[in-house]
Amino acid sequence: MIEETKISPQHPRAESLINREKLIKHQKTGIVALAGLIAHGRGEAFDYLLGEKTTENALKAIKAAAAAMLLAKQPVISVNGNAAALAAEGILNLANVTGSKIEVNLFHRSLERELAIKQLLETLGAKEILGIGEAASAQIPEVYSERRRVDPRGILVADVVLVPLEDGDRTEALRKMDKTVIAIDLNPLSRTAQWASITIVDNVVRALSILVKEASILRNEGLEKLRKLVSNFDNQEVLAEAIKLINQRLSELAREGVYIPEVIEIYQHLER
Ligand code: PTJ
Repeated sequence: MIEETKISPQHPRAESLINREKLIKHQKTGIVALAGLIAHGRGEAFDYLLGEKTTENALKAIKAAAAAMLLAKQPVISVNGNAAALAAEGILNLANVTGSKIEVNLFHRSLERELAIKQLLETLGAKEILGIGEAASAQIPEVYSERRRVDPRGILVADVVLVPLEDGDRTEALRKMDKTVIAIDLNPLSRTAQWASITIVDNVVRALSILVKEASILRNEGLEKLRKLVSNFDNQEVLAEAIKLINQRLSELAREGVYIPEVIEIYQHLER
């Protein structure tokens, strides 16, 4: 029996608490690895520093990512425990809009976890999930974790791979295989963020829902416009902007000393 904490929608941090509850629930259903809870905490810290909203900078990367997925011949969305627990619906919607395949690829690999993720996605309507058990019969070179095992119908032959929040070395290996890698990672300093072709520095929950909307709009546009969005995109610039934004926000906050608007009001009231 899994006990769930009821989160009031009025709670000032309801969204963040609901996401935590999803991860805790799915750690118990076997979808999320124990390390996934730690990974989420790191993500939350960066989300705080970025202001917990999708920045203009992230939006630029989302548009380029949507275009790259629509232009791809064999796009694949790689799914791990955290991504499934937080954004299963978003993953499915994106796969439908962009014609992408979905492949389960885990760092802490076990057949039980793969099957639990497959079942969750199928409950939401997924027809085909790659990478389960023996189906992950191919290997990608220079990856020294269980992530190296991939499906020969999916990541192995993909030209564009979306990797929502993960650990570093696979992105590097996929780039070296000449694939376009789109990462969603709140930490612009992570190895995944740095190695990806297109890095969306945003929360996977927010980013996926905007990515679906942008892809739905862009799929009605001509190929030339899509190609331009991809060729004009500069990942180094996007990473630099994300780091500058954190720096700028911290400098401003360091001057004021206060972050929460209601608390600022109290200080202003006391000064009167
Ligand atoms: O399900 P598995 O077995 O494949 O394991 C998945 C985890 C996430 C445990 C594994 O990939 C891992 O250990 O990842 P790392 O190395 O902790 O990296 C996770 C990255 O995702 C970090 O850079 C975090 O800042 C970032 N992150 C965490 N939560 C979010 C996030 N980025 C976007 N949205 C989030 N909600």
